[in-house]
Amino acid sequence: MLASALCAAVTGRAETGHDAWLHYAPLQPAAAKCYRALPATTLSLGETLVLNTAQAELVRGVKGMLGKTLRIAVSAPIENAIVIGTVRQLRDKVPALHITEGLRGDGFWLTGGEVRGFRCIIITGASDRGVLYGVFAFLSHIARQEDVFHLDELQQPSAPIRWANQWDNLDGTIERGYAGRSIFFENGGVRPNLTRVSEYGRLLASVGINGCNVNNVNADLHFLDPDFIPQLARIAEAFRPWGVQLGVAVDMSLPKTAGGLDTFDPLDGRVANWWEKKFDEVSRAIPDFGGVVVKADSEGRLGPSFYGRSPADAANVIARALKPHAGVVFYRAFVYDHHLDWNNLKNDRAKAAYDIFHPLDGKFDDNVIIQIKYGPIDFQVREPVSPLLGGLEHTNTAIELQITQEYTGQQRHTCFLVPMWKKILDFDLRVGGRPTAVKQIVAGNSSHRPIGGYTGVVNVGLDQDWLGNHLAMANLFGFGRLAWNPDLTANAIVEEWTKLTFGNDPAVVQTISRIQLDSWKAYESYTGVLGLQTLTNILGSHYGPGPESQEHNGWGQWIRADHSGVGMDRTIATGTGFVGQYFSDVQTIYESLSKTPDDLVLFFHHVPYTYKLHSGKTVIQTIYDSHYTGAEKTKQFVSQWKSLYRRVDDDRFHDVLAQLTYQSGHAIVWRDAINDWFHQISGVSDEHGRVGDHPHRIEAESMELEGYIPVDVTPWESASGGKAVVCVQAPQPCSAKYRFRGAKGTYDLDVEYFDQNNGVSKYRVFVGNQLIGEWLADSSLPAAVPNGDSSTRRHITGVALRPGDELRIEGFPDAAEAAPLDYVETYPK
Ligand code: GCV
Repeated sequence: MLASALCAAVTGRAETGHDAWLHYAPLQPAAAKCYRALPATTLSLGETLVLNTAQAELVRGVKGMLGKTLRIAVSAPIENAIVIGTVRQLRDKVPALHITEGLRGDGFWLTGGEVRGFRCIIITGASDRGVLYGVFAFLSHIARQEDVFHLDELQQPSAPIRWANQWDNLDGTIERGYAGRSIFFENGGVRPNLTRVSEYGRLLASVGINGCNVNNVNADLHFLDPDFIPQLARIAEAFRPWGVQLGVAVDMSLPKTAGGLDTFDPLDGRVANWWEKKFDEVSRAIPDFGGVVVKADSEGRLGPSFYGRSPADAANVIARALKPHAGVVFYRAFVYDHHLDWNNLKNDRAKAAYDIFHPLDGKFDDNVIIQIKYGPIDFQVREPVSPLLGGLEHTNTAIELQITQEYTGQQRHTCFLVPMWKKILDFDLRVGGRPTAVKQIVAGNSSHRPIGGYTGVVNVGLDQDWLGNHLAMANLFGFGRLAWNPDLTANAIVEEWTKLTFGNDPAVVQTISRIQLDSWKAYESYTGVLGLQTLTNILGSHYGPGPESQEHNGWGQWIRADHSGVGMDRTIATGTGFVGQYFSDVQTIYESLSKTPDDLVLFFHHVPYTYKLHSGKTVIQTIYDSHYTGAEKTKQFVSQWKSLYRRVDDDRFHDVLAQLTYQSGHAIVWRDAINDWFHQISGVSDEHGRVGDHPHRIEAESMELEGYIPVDVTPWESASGGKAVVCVQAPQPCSAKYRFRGAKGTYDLDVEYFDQNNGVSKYRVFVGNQLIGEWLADSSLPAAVPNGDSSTRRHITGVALRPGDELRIEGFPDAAEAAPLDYVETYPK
């Protein structure tokens, strides 16, 4: 390890986040000195597209970090060199070199050796792609100031399938995307300029991701039209240098809806023929086409059930057509009825995937992979492992993870998901009573399947920073690193990411790692504790609080909360029987209330609010307390981040500060909404008296209003007191004022307002005649009305107040946004 105490350079260049972890920032001179002996030349043993990319990346990285341009040798080295090439090329061209056995697939080996008498660093792989991955690993060592002169590092990916999924639509929008428009599509076609696609390919390759399905699984019907295929070929071309294979989502009904047949019955010979011809056509344009992902019989998509056929019939007809072209079918197990009867206590959406797919085990062709979301519901902040992962012993499987934070804060909240994914991947499903971690299952090891692995829904967009939040990029990085090696710890992954992204200053590495590692549990504690799933508005944007929306509808994300208790009884004995889908060792845990871990207790059991958990606390008090500690934790993130002032570049420092500050305000919206809701439904008081009691708060509706009127907010719990005030005299501004009644002193002041996406209101805050704050409500939160999605907090510090001072807020409405206000809080500083 080279001088880890050497600080990273704060470079002075504009830091947009575009470079992500491929920052290649110049090392400080003292650190750079350690690489003086690095060869000045690089030699590539082959001339393929991917090897050329690998060599260019090597030159780029060394230049960026060490300021030196490697010479490109064209024949045998005449000095020390960095030699890159496949194992086969090395054997051919440097037969004297002892080459390690056992490199396969995308694996690589970094080592040293003599080539024609010169001391060389050797980066080799079983394939071109392996060499490229080796180059990225080598550069990562330099970026983290590690020794590269004594390397003997062999890395083999855990699983062959490591795919990104994008949910991009042809019109340029992205379903559940939070970082701008599509990098692939615009106005119904592929974008003319695919620079960002190529850059995305580079990011993916740098963490070992080797395929990407580029369009929404709710697939457009014209995606495989003859005139569209050449456009897809352009995307494949942009990815190809990075070893990323193109895949697309297809709709099962295509042979009928876009193909001119009168049926899409998978058992009809004409349909089989149609798919065969279609993939012949695709493969002519895209010879390395990777395959397709299919969402069928799910959330309104047509599927094989239309003809009484099974998912195996559907998957196999496509798989057979892809087989001659070495393509695969990812068939999604996310199949369920979203019109379930809420009144039937035996109904359970969680059971659907297993009920449908387990009986088909062994009936899928070898190039079909069943793509299974990690939990039985839908990317919630916490779920048990999907039992289907243990229920397909004779079928290829891939786990589906979600990098885009649909239910985990939509990148406006920092929520580092690697600790959650680790928990899932390490979970022992005890298949047949034997130790069987999920990571072994998806790698295909436990049941000797030929293929399997990882898919992750990423949804990067055109925003410069890819995901709309610098810290969220750790999730994409972490996904790739875990798919490569699920044995890595969350700690190791976040440290690696932080060093590559923000440099090696130990204070930076420690602080950012701490925030990231604490962020999932923090998010869970104010959005969905004890296995309640994310208590967001599931009928809306899946962002702000909306616990009531879980119930009384067919979507099956029920929590069954009533006056006396809460939780879904999923036991075999008295509940839905979902627990019966696990192997018996796991059943034993979840069937028993006392053995079920607290963090999943309400997923599996219905209990009274007064039920005492393993922690010794009641359910209801745990709900109350964790919302307070979770919100408090997000406040600490802000002060932790502030300690990095001048230790990270100003651009990213201020971006992240703004994001964490917003998060800490929104965590309070969540805290109050969920606690108030449970308080009302349970009728049980908070033993610490906090819930419903806000001594520092003045509701806007109780202020003296000029032009503002009170309105009810829906759902009621998403505004304090259930009400907001809105300005109804546009274009004139409105005001809300009150007299301060506290003691003389210096205060921090929080104004809770609603920042809708259909206007840019302005707010001004006065003490007497003195203006103490002014801002625009110009973010693009997912709401056009005042509610828990749009509720936002403005923090004004150090305000001198005396009893009797008049505090006045002026709201200037704009377009459909009526400068809405919720409340003001004042805290002694
Ligand atoms: C692409 C959830 C999301 C949908 C998504 C679906 C899926 O229901 O809310 O937006 O659709 O999952 O994974 O197919």
